[in-house]
Amino acid sequence: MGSHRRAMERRQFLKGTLGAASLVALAGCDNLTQSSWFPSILNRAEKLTERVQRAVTPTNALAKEYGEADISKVFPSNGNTDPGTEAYAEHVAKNFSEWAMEVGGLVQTPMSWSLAALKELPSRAQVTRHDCVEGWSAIGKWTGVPLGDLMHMVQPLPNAKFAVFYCADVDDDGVAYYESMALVDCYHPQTILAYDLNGNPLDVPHGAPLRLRFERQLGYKHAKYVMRIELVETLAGIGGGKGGYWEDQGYEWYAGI
Ligand SMILES: Nc1nc2c(c(=O)[nH]1)N[C@H]1C(S)=C(S)[C@@H](COP(=O)(O)O)O[C@H]1N2
Ligand SMILES: [Mo]
Repeated sequence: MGSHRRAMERRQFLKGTLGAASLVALAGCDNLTQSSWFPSILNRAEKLTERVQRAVTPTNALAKEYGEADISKVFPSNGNTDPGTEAYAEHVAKNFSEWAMEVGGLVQTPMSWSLAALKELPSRAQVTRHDCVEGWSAIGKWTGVPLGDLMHMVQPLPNAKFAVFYCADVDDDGVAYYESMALVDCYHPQTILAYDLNGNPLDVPHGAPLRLRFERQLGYKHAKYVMRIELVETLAGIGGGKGGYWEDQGYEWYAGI
């Protein structure tokens, strides 16, 4: 996570001293990116609030989907690339045959699925672009189970407002990665728990055995190594209280792009 934190610190420093225009220029000479979308995601991620974006974009608007020919030759891996715990290593050794994904909290029927059981449910495949705030993007084909289908099975209670995703990885200080989204976004057709990347089972660097795809949001929202989902009424009291690992360190919770 080191480089991510440094990128964020540098970004905040630059924001404070130089303003957005020079930040964009610097990002270019810094080789952060040469592509034209990067300045726009920087601006939009930091200025568009959830309320504004929901007002201008229908909740179910789809992120752009690409063709198979557009798939990037290399899809980088970022952040934690191996949870590195003993428990996780055991799952890897057993090819995740004993992995279970739980959905609980404010639901009528808490449920748990093995990886095999999830793979038997109807799936969705989508070729989308992943945008990381560190300045890279990549196009990949993700296959997985629509989160909305799981929600219909567990039946959220009326007071459930957010879904929290708990991951298997912890950082050097022992802080666990987690993320969250509004319950309404769980039903977005492109919100899936992916188990395949480009037609192959997810490898460890990309979040095996299960990672969230939350298209229309920046990369850090796409939680890898998802073990458990909890529906809650408020994000207060969970982790640092800001709704995610990076959010607790200053990133926007609503990372709409
Ligand atoms: N559990 C977990 N999920 C995570 C991260 C992480 O470190 N741990 N990094 C995030 C960031 S910053 C990005 S850009 C993407 C990277 O996904 P990839 O490694 O498949 O490219 O995962 C996101 N989800
Ligand atoms: Mo990222």
